[in-house]
Amino acid sequence: MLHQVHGHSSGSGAQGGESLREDLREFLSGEAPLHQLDDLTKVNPVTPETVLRCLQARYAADTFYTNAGCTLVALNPFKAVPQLYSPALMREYHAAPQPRKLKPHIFTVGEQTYRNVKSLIEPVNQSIIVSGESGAGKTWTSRCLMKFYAVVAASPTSWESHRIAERIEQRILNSNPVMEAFGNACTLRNNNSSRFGKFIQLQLNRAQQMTGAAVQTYLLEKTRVACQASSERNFHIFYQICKGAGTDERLQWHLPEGAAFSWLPNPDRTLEEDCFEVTREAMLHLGIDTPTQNNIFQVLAGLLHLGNIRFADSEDEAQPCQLMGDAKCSIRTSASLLQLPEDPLLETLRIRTIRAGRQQVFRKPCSRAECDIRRDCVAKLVYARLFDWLVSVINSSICADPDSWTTFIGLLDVYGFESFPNNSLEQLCINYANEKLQQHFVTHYLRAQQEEYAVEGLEWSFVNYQDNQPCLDLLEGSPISICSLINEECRLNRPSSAAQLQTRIESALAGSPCLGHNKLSREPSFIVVHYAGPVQYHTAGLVEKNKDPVPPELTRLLQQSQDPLLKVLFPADPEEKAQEEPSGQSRAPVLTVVSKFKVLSQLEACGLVETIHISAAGFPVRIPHWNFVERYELLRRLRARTSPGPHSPLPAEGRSEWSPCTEAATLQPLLQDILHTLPALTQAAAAPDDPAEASAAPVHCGRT
Ligand code: AOV
Ligand code: MG
Repeated sequence: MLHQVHGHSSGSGAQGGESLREDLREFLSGEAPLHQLDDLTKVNPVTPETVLRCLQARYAADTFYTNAGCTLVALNPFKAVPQLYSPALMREYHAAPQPRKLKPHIFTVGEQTYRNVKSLIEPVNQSIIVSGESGAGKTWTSRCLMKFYAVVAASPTSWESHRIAERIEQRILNSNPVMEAFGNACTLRNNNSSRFGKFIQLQLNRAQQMTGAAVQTYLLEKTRVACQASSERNFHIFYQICKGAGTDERLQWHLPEGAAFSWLPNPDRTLEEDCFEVTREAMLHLGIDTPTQNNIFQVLAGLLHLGNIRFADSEDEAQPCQLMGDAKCSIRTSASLLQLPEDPLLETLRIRTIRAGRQQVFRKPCSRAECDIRRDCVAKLVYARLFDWLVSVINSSICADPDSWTTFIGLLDVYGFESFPNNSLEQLCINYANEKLQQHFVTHYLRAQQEEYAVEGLEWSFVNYQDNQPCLDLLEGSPISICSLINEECRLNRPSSAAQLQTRIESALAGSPCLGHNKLSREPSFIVVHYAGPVQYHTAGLVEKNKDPVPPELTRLLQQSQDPLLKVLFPADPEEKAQEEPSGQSRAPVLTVVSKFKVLSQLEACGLVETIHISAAGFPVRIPHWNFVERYELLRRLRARTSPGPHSPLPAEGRSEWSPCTEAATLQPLLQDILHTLPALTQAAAAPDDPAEASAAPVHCGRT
C-alpha cells in the first residue's frame, strides 16, 4: 500500500551538488539501480509499470519513502521499523542544513514545512495533507509527524492543570489513542481504520515552539455503533472495556466475562488496539478523571445492553411489539446503566408519538422494523454526541491560549478511499471526500503551477491534465447529481424502493461518463467510476440513512436521564417544545447526512485550499540562483568552448534569496542552453518541473 504526503514545502529544497552529480552520472550511464532512485521523477520512462517496479525494488530493499517531485510517496512496511522513527533520526533531519540531501523521509516533509513557517518574511500557516486509500498508512504518518514536532518544536515549559504537570506536546500526543479508541475500528481493509476525518492544528509561538493544538473532526461513521458489516467490528473502545474492565467494574457495568453482545461482533480477535489501559492513561493525561471515565464506560455498557434488545412482530397492529428472549433483562440493565426510567424507555422504543396541534397527541405502535430503527437511533445519537463532547474536552485540554501562538502547522488525516463488497452511504461519503481532495490537489496544483509559469514568462505549452471533475459533477454537480437525487428523495419523503432509486439515478444521470451499471448484480445498485477505481453502491437503505431521522421523543427521553454525562450530552431544551410542529416534524429544511457532508468547505475553512494554493506556487525543485549557477557553471563553460552562447549569467555572490518572478526568466535560457548541449539531460532535468510527469504520478494511493 502506498500513500502520498503533500506538504507544500516538500519540493523546495535543493539537492547537494555531490549527490546531483552522482545521480546524473548514474543516469547517463544507465547504471542507477532501481531501488536507489530516491525520486520517481528520475524513473525513465515514467510509466505506471516503471514507477511500480521502482517502488517494488525499494520496498524489497526496506526503503519505504520515495520523493515524487513535490510530494512524498510512503509505502506501508506492514512491520515495525523502529529505527526509522527514532528521536535521534528526527533530530538528524531537523539539524540537517538541507534535509532533502538526506534519504526521503516523512521527516523531510515535516522539517521543510516547519522551516517554511519561519523562513517566510510573513510567517504563513502550513498544512500537510496525507492521502491514500484505506490502510495505506495515513493515520500512522500523521501520528509520526506529530511525534516529530513534539521533538523538534518542544515547548520549554510544562502545563500544570488537572492536577497533572506535563509537557503540552505529550498531552497532544495523548489525544491520538483516545480519539482512535472512540473513532477507529477494524474493517476488512484495516485493523485500525479511522471512521472519521481529522484536521489537527499544531499551534506555534514566535519561537516556533508548540504551545497547543486544536482538533476538528468530520462526520464520524456513527452507524457502526449499531451495525457492523460482516467480519468487521464496532469501535475499539467497546472491546477495550469488555476485555480490560476489572472485577468491580464488570459488576458495575454488567459486563461479565464472556458476555455476548450483538453489537460486538468478532470479539475473539485480539488487536493491538484493544488496550484499555493505554486509553485510560491517555484520558487521564487529557484531564478526564477516573470518575468521568467510569461514567463514559458505564454509558457505553448501557449501549451494548441496548443492542441486545430484540423485538418480535405483534399479531395485533394496535399493540406494541413483544420483547424476545432476554430482552426484558437487557432493557432493565440498559435503563439502569443509562439512568433512564425503564418503562418510558421501553415505551419510546415501541410507540411513536404524533402531535396534532398543541393539545392532541396520538400514539401509534411501531412495527418491529421501526422498533429496531429507534433502538439503533438512540445508540447512534448517544455515541455521536459523546464523541463530539470528547473532542471538545480534548480541545479544551490541548488548545493554547489565543495570545500564545501565531502560526500553525495543520495535519489532515481523513478516511481513505474504500470499496467493499457492499458499499452504502458511508462509503459514498468517504469516497466523495477523497474525490474532492483529489480534485483540489490536481486542479490547484497543476493549474496554478502552469499559470505561474506563464506569469514568469517561461516558455510553456499548457499541459492538459486529466481531472476528476466529471466524477464530481456526477456526485455533487448542479442541477442534478447523485447527492441531489438522494436529498430530493429525503425531502419528498415518499415511499421509494431501492429499485426505484436506482432507476431514478440511472435515468437522470445517464449521460455521465462516470456512472456505470452492474448487470450481474442481484441487488439494486449503481456504479461510480472514481479516480481510484469503480465502486458499486447498493441503493437499499440509502435514503433512510441519508435522512438520519431522530424522532423528537427519543431526544426527550434521553433528556430525562439522571446520568451526569447524559445530562451534559442532552441538556433540557425549553425552546425545543415550543418549536415543535404539530406533526412532530420540524419545519426547518431537512439537513441530510449528505448535505451536512457537502459542507466539506469545512476543509477550506481550515486553510486547506490555501495550502494547496500556496503549494502550487512552487517549482517542485527550487534552486537558488547562485547555487544553480555554481552547480551548472561547468556545463556552461563546456558549451562556451564549443559554441559561445549569448547568455552569460554571472554568479550572484552571497545571494541567499531566490525570487522566481525576477530570475526565472533569466534561468530559462540558461537551462535551455544546457539542455541543448546535453540532450541526454533533457529528461532528467525537465522531469521535476514537468506537470505532465507530475500528473502521471498517482496523487492518491494504489495497492502495490
Ligand atoms: P490509514 O489511516 O491510511 O487507513 P493506517 O495509518 O491506520 O492506515 O495504517 C494501516 C496499518 O499499517 C496500521 O496498523 C499501521 O500501524 C500500519 N502502518 C502504517 N504505516 C506504518 C509504518 N510506517 N510502520 C509500521 N506500521 C505502519 V483508513 O484510516 O482505513 O483510510 O480509514
Ligand atoms: Mg486512518
